[in-house]
Amino acid sequence: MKTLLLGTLLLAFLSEVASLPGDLRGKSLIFPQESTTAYVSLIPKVKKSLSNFTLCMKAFTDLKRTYSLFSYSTRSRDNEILLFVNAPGVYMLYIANSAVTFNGPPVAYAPIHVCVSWESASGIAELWVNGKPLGRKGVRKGYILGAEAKIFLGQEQDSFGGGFDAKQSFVGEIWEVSLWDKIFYLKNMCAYCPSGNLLTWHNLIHRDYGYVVTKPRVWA
Ligand SMILES: *[C@@H]1O[C@H](CO)[C@@H](O)[C@H](O)[C@H]1NC(C)=O
Ligand SMILES: [Ca+2]
Repeated sequence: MKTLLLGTLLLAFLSEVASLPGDLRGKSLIFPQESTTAYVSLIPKVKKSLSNFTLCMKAFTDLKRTYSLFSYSTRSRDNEILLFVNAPGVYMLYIANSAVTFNGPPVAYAPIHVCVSWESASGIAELWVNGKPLGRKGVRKGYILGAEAKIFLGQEQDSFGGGFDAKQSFVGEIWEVSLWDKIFYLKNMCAYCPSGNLLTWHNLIHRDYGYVVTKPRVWA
């Protein structure tokens, strides 16, 4: 009996400290309530500074206010990479605290498939939503993104790993997040999303904090 209790305690302790890779294929992460406590921390397979990246993800929300989709902070810059929605259809990409805005039409009550890429050499950021380009804009040409990062879904970081605001928290569902260290032709990514070499949904190293629930997804 004592051993069993000890084992249970040890297991509880281990699941607290360890972030094990999980296969989330067919599943989505649900952020059921507005909060400053619910988020999912993602750990990339390789820790490296980035000159190029492509990020794809799918999400559903009925929020009309601002919210964060993907928050990648470093010790020196809270918005090292931030994919933020300012209003339905209005996307902002921050690179090292500088932002570009992509004004798309509002899409009501439908899941979104967002793909965004950024290339240091040209500074060009390109954003696609549901298979359609919203344009290309320039930001932080020549910058190299820091490797030592906290990557959070559900909350927007205003400091390294913290500084959350409930009014920027994500409420809804997120699935199929992929991150690569290179640029892809985004038109192809929208049709077929291969697994990211830094973050991939079928082998996602993550840790959930607060009220986050994993369930089979209801959208494609
Ligand atoms: C970034 O991408 C460009 C082409 O888009 C390539 O020329 C360059 O070598 C890449 N840099 C790294 C570090 O991968
Ligand atoms: Ca921030």
